[in-house]
Amino acid sequence: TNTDIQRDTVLEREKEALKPPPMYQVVLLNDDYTPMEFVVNVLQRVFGKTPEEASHIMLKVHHEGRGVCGIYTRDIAATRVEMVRQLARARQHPLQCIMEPAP
Ligand code: TYC
Repeated sequence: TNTDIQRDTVLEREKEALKPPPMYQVVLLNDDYTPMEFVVNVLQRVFGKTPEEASHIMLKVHHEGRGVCGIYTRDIAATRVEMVRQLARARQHPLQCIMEPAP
């Protein structure tokens, strides 16, 4: 009946609200032109990495083609991707940054 379906819908919504939100990883991609120091600076400024963490991630991207900068909720991930793109654009570096569902 109608009220049975309405009650089911409320229970589904309550169950959904208790779930942790979907998480997204922000990924840096390698290229041949962006200076290593610029990437290290971005990782410190945008992702709060220490200089050592930032260098480690930058070198991983340089050698393996890509690397995860962090895992966040959708809005935080999207904002950080935009920050990276803006910094890269301002210096005319081809640095690419994407977000994807965390596995
Ligand atoms: N490959 C670049 C260079 O040799 C460095 C680099 C690292 C670029 C990481 C992008 O996401 C990147 N200067």
